[in-house]
Amino acid sequence: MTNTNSDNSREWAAQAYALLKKRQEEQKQELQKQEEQKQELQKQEMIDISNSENISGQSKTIAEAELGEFDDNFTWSAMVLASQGKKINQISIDEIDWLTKLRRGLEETRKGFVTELLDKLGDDPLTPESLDDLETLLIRADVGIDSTDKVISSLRKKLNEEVVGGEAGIKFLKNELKLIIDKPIKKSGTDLLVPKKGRLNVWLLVGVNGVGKTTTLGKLAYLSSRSNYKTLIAAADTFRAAAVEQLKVWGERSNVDVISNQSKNADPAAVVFDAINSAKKRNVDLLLVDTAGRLQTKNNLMDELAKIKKIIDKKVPDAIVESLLVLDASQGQNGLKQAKSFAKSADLSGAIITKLDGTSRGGVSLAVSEEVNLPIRFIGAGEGIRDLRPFNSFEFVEAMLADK
Ligand SMILES: Nc1nc2c(ncn2[C@@H]2O[C@H](COP(=O)(O)OP(=O)(O)OP(=O)(O)O)[C@@H](O)[C@H]2O)c(=O)[nH]1
Ligand SMILES: [Mg+2]
Repeated sequence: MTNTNSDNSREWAAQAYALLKKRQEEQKQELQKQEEQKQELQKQEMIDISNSENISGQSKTIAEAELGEFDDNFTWSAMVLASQGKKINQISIDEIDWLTKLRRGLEETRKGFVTELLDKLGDDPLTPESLDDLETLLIRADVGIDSTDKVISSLRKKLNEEVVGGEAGIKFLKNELKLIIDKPIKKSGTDLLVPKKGRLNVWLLVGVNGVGKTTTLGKLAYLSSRSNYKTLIAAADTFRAAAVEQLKVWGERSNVDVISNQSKNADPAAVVFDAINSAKKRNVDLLLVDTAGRLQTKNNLMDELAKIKKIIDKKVPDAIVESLLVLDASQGQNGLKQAKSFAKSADLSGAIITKLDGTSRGGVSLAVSEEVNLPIRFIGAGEGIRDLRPFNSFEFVEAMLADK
């Protein structure tokens, strides 16, 4: 991964670990001090908690990630950050925690892929036969035929020109995979999707039922309010009875209000209408819209999305609207089919891949980039509030091809 040898890496990681440990202890002490002061104030009835209305500003304290052991996972994560130019004192526990989760999450994808690949390649130079093996492994990891063809023909071309050793082969492979994922991101002109300040940003989460739209929205609300964007949620899935309650729980966790209409068969576009009014009044930066995953027919679903978009265009023509397709990685090629049919009817601007933890089909992310041509904006690897991060192709490919 880096040019430094593994001893240097461990030494660097050990220093980073010591620094983070110290920082965490200081933060704990600080939090404890604040808590004691707060309790003291409450005792004196100097603050009235019921009056502390707050839709986004400061979130409730949600426990930070705990620093784990100093182990292989830590060292690997620290090295991935170092390779991206991070200095020791710029590393955060959240980043380490996420990379560890991502690497663990992609373990199943890796098992049927890299481990076998490394066994087959060993330290020997690549041969046409090893390319055939690689082709099978890529297809098996759900990378998709088009992306696989692209990678294999680049490698074949390289092999015709020079001798390629095992390690160099893996490096070349990583780079080819990254190029495929980065293409739609580059084309979009935006590397990292964040709300633009001073404008209303509306992010619609769309996708078929059960892929993780509501959970992802909850995690996004947390990320957004933690990053000090004024955030609001619109509960526009009025089809599933429990959807509003599920959203309210997420809203509470991140201290973000939820606009909903509890009446049966409420019109989703009407909920969005109300939410936009609220958002304007409160000067909201980001309005997150949860949508239904299942209606009586598929056409209904598309019609409903079109209606929601029309309302937004009419009421806030200068809003920045993102339609983000949520895809469950564990559905592999099936998910890809859904993505293609959604992309045809709904005007999508990006994808969010969920459930990357524990699936052997993480490679489907490449197929989404190559075959549906959508920039991947976030990825989810777990059910917890912190288990979603902005997508980073370097980290993704490193985690997918991590060698141990
Ligand atoms: N392991 C894992 N589970 C996830 C992830 N994201 C969501 N889930 C789970 O997937 C299930 C469905 O999630 P929802 O968020 O309700 O999915 P949805 O798309 O809103 O579903 P509908 O509203 O019915 O269309 C829940 O049990 C979530 O906890 C993830 O990244 N990893
Ligand atoms: Mg839902």
